This record gives sequence, structure tokens and C-alpha cells, in this order.
Amino acid sequence: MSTFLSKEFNYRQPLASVEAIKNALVYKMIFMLGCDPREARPQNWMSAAQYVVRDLLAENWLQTRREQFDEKQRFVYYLSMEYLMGRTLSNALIASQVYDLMREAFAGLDLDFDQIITEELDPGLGNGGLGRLAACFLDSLATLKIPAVGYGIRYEYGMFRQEIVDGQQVEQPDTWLEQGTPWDFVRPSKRYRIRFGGHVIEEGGQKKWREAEEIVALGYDEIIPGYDNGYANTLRLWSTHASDIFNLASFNKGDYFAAIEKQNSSENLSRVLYPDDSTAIGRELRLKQEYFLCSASLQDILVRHLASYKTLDNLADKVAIHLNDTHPALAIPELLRLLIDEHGYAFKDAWSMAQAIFSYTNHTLMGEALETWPVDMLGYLLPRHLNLIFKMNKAFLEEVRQKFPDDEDLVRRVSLIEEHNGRNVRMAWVAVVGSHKINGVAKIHSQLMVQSIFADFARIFPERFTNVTNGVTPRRWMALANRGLSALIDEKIGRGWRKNLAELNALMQWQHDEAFQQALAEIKLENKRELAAYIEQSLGITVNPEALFDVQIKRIHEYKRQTMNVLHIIYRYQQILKDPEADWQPRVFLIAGKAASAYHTAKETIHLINDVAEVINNDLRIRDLIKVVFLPNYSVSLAQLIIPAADLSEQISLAGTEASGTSNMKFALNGALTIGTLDGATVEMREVIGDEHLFIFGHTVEEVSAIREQGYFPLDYLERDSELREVVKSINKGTFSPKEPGRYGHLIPAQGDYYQALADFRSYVDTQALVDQHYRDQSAWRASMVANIAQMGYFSSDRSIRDYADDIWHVTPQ
Ligand code: 26W
Repeated sequence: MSTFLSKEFNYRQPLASVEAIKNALVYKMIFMLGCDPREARPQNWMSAAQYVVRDLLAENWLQTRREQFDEKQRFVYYLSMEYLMGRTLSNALIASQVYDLMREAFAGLDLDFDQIITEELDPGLGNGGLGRLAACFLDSLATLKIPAVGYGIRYEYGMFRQEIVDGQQVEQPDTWLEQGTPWDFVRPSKRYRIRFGGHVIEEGGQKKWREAEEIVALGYDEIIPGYDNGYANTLRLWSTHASDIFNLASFNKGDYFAAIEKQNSSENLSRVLYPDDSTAIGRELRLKQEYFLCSASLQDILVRHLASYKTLDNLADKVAIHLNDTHPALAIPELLRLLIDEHGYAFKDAWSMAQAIFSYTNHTLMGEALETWPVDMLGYLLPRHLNLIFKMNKAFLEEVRQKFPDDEDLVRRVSLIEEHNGRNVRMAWVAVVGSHKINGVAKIHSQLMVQSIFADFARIFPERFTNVTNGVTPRRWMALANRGLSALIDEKIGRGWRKNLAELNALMQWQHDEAFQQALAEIKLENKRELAAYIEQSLGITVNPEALFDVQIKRIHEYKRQTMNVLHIIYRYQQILKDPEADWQPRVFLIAGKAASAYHTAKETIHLINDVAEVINNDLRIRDLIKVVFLPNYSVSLAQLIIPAADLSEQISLAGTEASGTSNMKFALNGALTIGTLDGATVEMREVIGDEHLFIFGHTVEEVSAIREQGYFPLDYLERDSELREVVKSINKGTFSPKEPGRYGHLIPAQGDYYQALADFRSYVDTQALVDQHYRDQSAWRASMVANIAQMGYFSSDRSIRDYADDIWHVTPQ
């Protein structure tokens, strides 16, 4: 072994040279992994690299924490049921500025680092946009040196792995912990009791909760490094453990098996992420998970605060707690419970502290995604919390009656308890009433929010509502995902854009520079080649990197209108067949995304995409003018491969339905042009990019509601448009499902079409023709690419976090 490790090696030496890193890798291989470097597999080398980088981060992390506590800084606590962190190793390497050294060290060991890095798995502890946003925000909080802790759940099984079998989605469990992860530090001392059930008694004028069940939350910490700043925050994920106390009682009674059984049922709690981001299901286990996150986190926050200040009187001065949607909204009554029942505060004082401490982000206006919990269910699982929600409601409704006397209808509408369809607690109302600030995630969404679901509350608390437009971290979505483009930008304007994305604006001076355009085009082509190689290798489909890559990647949902994308693909297919000799622009259509496991229509959409791909890809008459590829198992790491290779970004939701979108920003940053409706953050992107560099189509929010009000008749659109009719007919009569011609009889609804795909179809295909036209003039297209890249500064998550810090949390970035 000693031949591998040079004599001078000191494991504490700074990793400032290739040689030092090589030594460190070998050291970890031997002493951490117990593995002979001669026999090591790529996966072992990846683990060795993880340990090497972890060492680099750990000291900064502890140092940061010491400073945060010593200086008694104000903390932001971010509560989220989901985090989609993506791979950690490469991000840690760029944060600590040793990416290139590591690459060279591996080259010195005759290993291909780009391949090694793909050995790391990508923990999917989230569904989609909301979870990825949380991850970008943690990155920005650390980069801006804002003292923060992210709290979440350490699901044993994350988002399911999607396989495609016979064109259809099949869900497989994601066993990400089996491989072991070096990134988390278990904290045996961070254990909290989480209680359920039982009843509330009154003792000496005080309410006491006598629970029926108890489990333990155990904390696991991950390091969240800032970019090149020696700073690191913590992501603390809770895992369930059966309560020792409970088990002990059973053991003492000699009931060994009952004790084990108990352990199994409570460990279920952090077993699996709910794989649905479109409907609030109202299941008991989900409610328990939500409370588990809230209670563990709130207890931890108070313990941390008391350790510094010995009192909770100044809690609101030192603590901001943010709710990532309503999923952690039970944190509000939980804080009240802790303050009142365990620390002796009066309801009135606790209630005003809570309102100063909490803030809440709304991520969707979709009715079916808004959480409500049956009063009965809350009553038997969390009796004390239900009790406190009633108290909050009473205090709030009194305030409403004072402000708006004689408007009992308003009182009924804003009551935290909904009285029809049984009695339900409206969690969005709880979050609004218990927070001092409520924000939407893009301008248009925040406006619609106060005009629709929160209209009454905007009258009652106008000062509470605000907007913070989403953003994405340039570290992962440019520096990591697109190394070629990053190098070109560095060469032109230096490296500062990683921390100040607005610097990209300086690229505008080369918008029409031929050499720059050429360099940009070569990088794009290289990225497309890489993606093409992945497609070839994983699916056996050959795609031409010279074709236009047209990409739609996001959860499969009717409102996002993947079917409209398919309608256009089929339309194009039919047009080519009619006029094969015309000058068609070759296109590769790439689609990826998961469907919630119980969402039938979304699953049918995946099936249709694969059926259409099968027919078109094998139709020799098409001569590769169209290729359709559904990429299975969409994830953060797949997004990092796809986005840099895209020419066209599909953002085609029905106006008013996509709260913000964040892939729209990632695509533009990577030089793809957008085809999209006036929805979410695309509206703001257009304001800065300029109309001529993206393709807006379709009805506006106002037009959509006008159509709905007049009564929407999809059949009218079919009648008026023979080409649309032909497209829909081909699906309905089984052109793409010859073995089962009736397969899609209901998918393209002649009646219904709630998301108005047929109403926007003509405008969509006409705009797609403009895309081809623009693409034909490569110099104009490349100028548009520059306009997109250069003007994405505003959409950095650093800007979003600064907005939160100023307007909502009242903390100062350092
Ligand atoms: C309770 C079931 C459930 C779970 C998750 C309902 C709704 C959700 C999320 C709020 C859905 C979500 O991820 N929303 C997305 O949030 C992104 C970040 O703000 C936005 O960019 C997307 O437009 C929005 O759909």
C-alpha cells in the first residue's frame, strides 16, 4: 500500500495541488473505504472523492456555525417537505474551487472524471419545481452568507424511478440509501419526541395533551456550502425512529413482538415521499409526515434559541421561519403549543409572536392541490393543534368582524374551517392568517393570487401580500451543467458572473460578433452530441445533433399541455407526408417527466408520446426529419444533461396555470429560445429578453377567462380547422395504436378540454413555423441566443433570496 501514498503525505495538508489530491484519494480509498486502490472500481473512486471533498467542507461548516452562534445572528429556518438537491460531489467541488484539480488528479490515475461523477446517485427527495426551488435557495442562502437551516424529511424512498415498459410508465422504488451516503452526519443528540393522538385535559387552568402514541425524530445533517466563500449552512433532515420510551414499556411487560411491531409502524413515517404534486390526497400518513417535520423542526429551533439566549422573549427578533407552501403549515399551531403549553406564554402573546415569525410562499393556484384536512382527522391525531386552530380562528374572525362589520358572508369565506363537504381545516388560510408575509413566485402569479384564492385576505391584510419571482442557481445550472459555455463566458467577461449573474449583460456587446456566435454554436453542438450519445446508448435511438432540439421536460400534467406538444408533432408529421420535398427543418422532439402514480390521464399522455414516437421514428418516409424521444426517469442530473443541449424550450401551459416555472430560466440561461404562453415567469423573461428573441403565442389570462365565461366549445375549434381535425382524428382512429385503435378515444376530448389545448392549437403551430424560419437564419438565431443568455441575470436565485431577505425575513446578506 505504501507505494500508493507518498511519504510526505499529511492528511491535513491543503489540497492545493494535483499531487495532494491524488494522495488524498488514495488515503481515503485505503483508510475510509478499506479498499485496495489496485482493485478499486469507479464507484469506489467516486466515494473516495466524496470523502476528500467532505473534508474540505467540514471545517468551514463548523467554523460558520460557531460564528453564527457567537455573533448571535438572526436565523432563517426554511421548512420544506421536499428537496431536490441533485448530485452533491460536483457541486461541492466547484464550491470549494478544486473541480479542475480533481479532474487532473483522476487523469493522473488514468480515470475519466466525467464518468466517475455519474456514479453518484441523485437523491430524489422531491416531486418537481417546489423541491428543486428549495435546493437552489439553499445554495443561494449559503453563497450570500445568510445564517440558515433547511429542515426536511429524510425519506428512505424518494421519488419513484420511472421505467418505460411497452410505452407505459412503471414505477420502481428508489432505494437511494442502500448505497450509503457519505454526505450526512447523523446527530444522535438531535432527537425529539413527536406525539400523536390521545386527548387534551385541563389541569390548573392549563391545557395538557395526553398523547396515545409517540415516536422519535432523529436529525441527519448535510453541509450546504456557499460558492467560494468559506461559508456553509446546514440542511437537517429528520428520520423516524420508534420511541425508546414506548419500546421500553413493552419490553418490560415482556411483549417483545408488540414492541418490534410498534417500531415498524412508526418507522413507516419517513419511509416514502408522496409522489404527487397535483392533488392534495388527504391521507392520514401524509398528515403525520407533515406534523413530524413541523414538530421536530420547531422543537429544534427553540432548543437552539434557548441555548443562545436562555429566553424565548426575543424569538421573533432572532428567528424567521419560512413555509415552502402549506405542507409545513402545522408549524404555526405547533409553535403556539410549545410557547403556551411548554413555556407558559399567554395565547395572545404567542399568537403575535407567531405572526411576526412565519412567512409563507404559495406555489400553485390549482384548487385540487390546496390542502385541507378533515376536522375529525386532525381532532384524533392532533387534538391540541385542532384546539389551537379553533382559537386562532376565533381571534382572527373577531378581527375580521371589527374591520368589516355586517359581512357574515366574508366571515364564512375566510374562516379557517370550511363548513361544507363536511368540516375541513383550510391549510392555506391557516398559513395566511399565521404569517406576516405571503408571496407568490412570479409577478403574474402573485397578482392572480390576490385576485382569486386570496382575494378576501388581500382586503383584510393588504400589507401582507407580495411577490418574489423565482430564480435558479447559476452555479449548478451554468457552471456545472454547461462547462463549455462557462469557459467561453469566463474568457470574455471573467469569472464574476457565478456570484453576480447580472454581469452576463456584458455579453451583449458580442451579440452580433461572428466569432463569438460561432464559438457559441460550437458549444451548443457539442452539448447536443453528448446528449445524442446518451440517447443512443440508453435507448438505442439515433438522433442527429444537427437537427433542432425541441425540449419539454417537467411533470406530466394536463395544465402543462404535453398533449398540445404531441398535437404539433403529429401535425408536422402529416404536413411532411403531404409535401415531402419541401424545405423542412429537421427536429428532434425530446420529452421527459413523471406522472403521479394515480393520475390516469397523465399516464395516458406518456403512453401516447411513446406510441407516436414508435410510429414516426420508424416511418422511412420521414427520413429523420422528425425524431421523437421520451427520456425515462427525469431527474435533476438528467436535466443538467438535457438543458445545455436544447435549442427550443417548451413553456406552453395554459395562461394563468403555471405559477412560475423555473426550467424556463435554466433553458434561456443555456441559450435555448422559448416558445411559450404568457404564463408564470415567462412573462417577466419576455420583458427583459425582448419580444424578438422568444416566441409567445396563445391566449392571455384575460382571454382564457373570457372564453371560459362565454362557454368553451372545443368542437368549434375542430370544425373551423381541418388540419387540427385531421390530427385529432388520427389519434382517435388509432394511427398510433394500431393494435388497439380505441386506446386514445377519450384523451383528446371533443368535449371538456379544460386546459384549452384546442383553442391555442392554431396559434401554437403557426408560431412553431416562425421558429423554423428564425432557425434558418443562423446568425439571427445566435444573436437571439446571446440576448437570452446575457439577460438572465435577474433570474438568479441569489436575486430571489435577496428579495426574501429584504422584504420578508429582514436579514442582511454579508
Ligand atoms: C399536496 C400535493 C402537492 C404537492 C406539491 C400539491 C402541490 C405541490 C407543489 C406546490 C407543486 C409545485 O411544485 N409547484 C411548482 O412550484 C414551482 C416553484 O415555485 C413553480 O415554478 C411551478 O410553476 C409550480 O408548478
